Amino acid sequence: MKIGIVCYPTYGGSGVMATELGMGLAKKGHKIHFITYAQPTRLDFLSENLFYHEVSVKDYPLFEHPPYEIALAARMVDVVEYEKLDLLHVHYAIPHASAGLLAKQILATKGISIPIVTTLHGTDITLVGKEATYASVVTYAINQSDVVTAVSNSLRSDTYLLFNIQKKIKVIPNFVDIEKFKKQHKDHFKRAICPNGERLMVHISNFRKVKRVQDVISVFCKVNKHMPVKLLLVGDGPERSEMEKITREACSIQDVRFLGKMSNVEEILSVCDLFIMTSEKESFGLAALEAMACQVPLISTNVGGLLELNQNGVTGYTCNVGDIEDMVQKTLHVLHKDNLSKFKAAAYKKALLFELSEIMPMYEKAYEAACTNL
Ligand code: GMT
Repeated sequence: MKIGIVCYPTYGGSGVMATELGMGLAKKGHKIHFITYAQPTRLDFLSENLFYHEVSVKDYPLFEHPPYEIALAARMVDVVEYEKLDLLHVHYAIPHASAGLLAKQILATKGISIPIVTTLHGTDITLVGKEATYASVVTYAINQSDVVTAVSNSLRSDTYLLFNIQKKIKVIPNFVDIEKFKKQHKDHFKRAICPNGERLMVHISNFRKVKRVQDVISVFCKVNKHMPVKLLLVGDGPERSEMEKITREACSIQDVRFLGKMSNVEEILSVCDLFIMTSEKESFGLAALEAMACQVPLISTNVGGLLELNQNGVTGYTCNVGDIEDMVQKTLHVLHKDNLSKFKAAAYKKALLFELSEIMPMYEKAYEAACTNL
């Protein structure tokens, strides 16, 4: 099939998942056309089946807010027509699904039918989308898409709860390419970071408020008082500089490294002993799944789709949001020499259930359904 993928190209789960999906589909022979305002961060693989079409927004003194959604819809119309696409797969409800529907209407006037598959990722529903400013557009976009998918059962339930939805929503979970995300031997790297055999904790996110990175630091500082441990913080975002400040005040900055945005996270994950995700909301937790595929167990909150990923007491532990003491106790338990290997093996086993080759056919089926529904 010839598929147009619209996503956020930035360092965030929805863009990462859309890009990994596109690359996987391209390997299977589909022609994949990314339509975004910048090169997606993970789109680093050369293939005859991968194409990238930039959306450029023309500014004009009259526009206080340049109309990205209009530019995106026009670019979708252009790419569908010129490349003869069979389908548009839009990731994130706003503005991608709504722009996709506008493009669909314009194309219909030209005698072209294009199905729209919309994937809901999380904050487009649970945080931004439910705001009164956007809610009616999100509802419309979901109800009018040809096929709608959500990345977890929890997100599907939230969508039905928060909006007036008549459309059937199919759950297709996040996935991981285990050929890429696998434990690699990077012992030299581990020795450099943990020269005295310390345990290594890691957190990866876009440092937004919803991630509660301050809890990661609080847990780490307390664990550090009981056992030798180091922390890697990967990613960047609005809260990062505040988190550096908090770390300096709370414990030794020598034991914490802020690595910023990294491309080969699988190499970092290969030497880590525990992933910590303290989010207030999390529809799935793709970064945690990628860690589990590299045999890293998880301490997470018990919200949203995290309960579908992290099996309490098996792949790690799930704790109440903000319950630092519980997270500290559970972290010490997982990192204990008698327990760690068992948790690592269980985390890896669970990650295999979300393997790319298992999940990709679900999207292909969704595409077929969208095309036959027309
Ligand atoms: O977590 C973020 O802030 C990024 C966000 C996004 O839309 O890029 O991630 C969401 O989509 C991911 C991929 O489907 C999910 O794995 C994340 O759990 C979800 N984030 C939240 O629900 C907060």
